[in-house]
Amino acid sequence: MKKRLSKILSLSITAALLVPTMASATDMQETPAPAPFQSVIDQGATGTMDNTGQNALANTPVVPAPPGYDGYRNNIPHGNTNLISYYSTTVGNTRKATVYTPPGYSPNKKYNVLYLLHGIGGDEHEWVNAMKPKNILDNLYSEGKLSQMIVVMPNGRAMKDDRPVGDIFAPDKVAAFERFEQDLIKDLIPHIEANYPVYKDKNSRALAGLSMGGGQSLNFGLKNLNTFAWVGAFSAAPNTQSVSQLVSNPGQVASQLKLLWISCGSSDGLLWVSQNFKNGLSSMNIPHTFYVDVGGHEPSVWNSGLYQFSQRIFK
Ligand code: FER
Repeated sequence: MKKRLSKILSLSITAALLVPTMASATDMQETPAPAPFQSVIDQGATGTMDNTGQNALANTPVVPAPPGYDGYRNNIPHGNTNLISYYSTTVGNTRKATVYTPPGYSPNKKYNVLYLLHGIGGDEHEWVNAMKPKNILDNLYSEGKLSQMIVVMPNGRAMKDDRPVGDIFAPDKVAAFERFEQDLIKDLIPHIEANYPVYKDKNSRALAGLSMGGGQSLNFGLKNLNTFAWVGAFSAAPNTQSVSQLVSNPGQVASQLKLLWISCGSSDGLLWVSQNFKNGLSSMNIPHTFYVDVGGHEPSVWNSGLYQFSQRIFK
């Protein structure tokens, strides 16, 4: 079953990336040639961020993840993942999410929360099944590099049958990724905050995701500045709205967000989405970190994105 789904997923995505007619509604552009560099950070047109609301870490140069950063280590404490259910007034049924609690988790402590979203063919299991979030986070905790956080990995397709089956690009399924904004804000976040020992202010909430989930993070994050102070997009998909659609008051975004992270693989056919978004931010003088990673539209880039983003939040 898992094999079949991932095959459908890779076929669908490959089709979407290679056959422009399939994505005609989303203004697919020419794929740029892979860049001959390792990585770049573009921290905005001004080149400085110290006069903004962003913290010092947003200015820290991006050092690529070292070998083994996502591998299992025996001799360190490990976190746990659990599947939870919550009632969604938005969808009208019970929905699921995977929750990672860090090593040493205790109801007597208090935690920040990272909401971490999947791609167009994924669900509440995708991060754990296709990427290495447990290894990455456990390893970073053992090196003292993370603030205390739980990580909530929901199903971002807010509809009754939210499984990634059939045509994952069908308009009702794509619309459900938009509808998830309401589910997240009105249903999931209140559920998490009623059931876990977590801080409940915007500086203690982060939103990030891969591809469709990256687009959701930018779309929802920039429209809900009172809910999230840390926003990240890894390989954002064409569901990403334009900066001018999302931002009416650039100064407010600059002062409210502590980190706006955009990364993408240099050979990803969707790199143009991240580049357009970055250019929009620069033209409005909105501070951001833009990191072009090594790779295509693939899990290694999303693991790397989580490795980088998680170390920069809640600090
Ligand atoms: C598209 C191409 C790719 C699109 C979405 C994707 C909504 C998403 C890819 C993914 O989540 O991996 O045209 O339009």
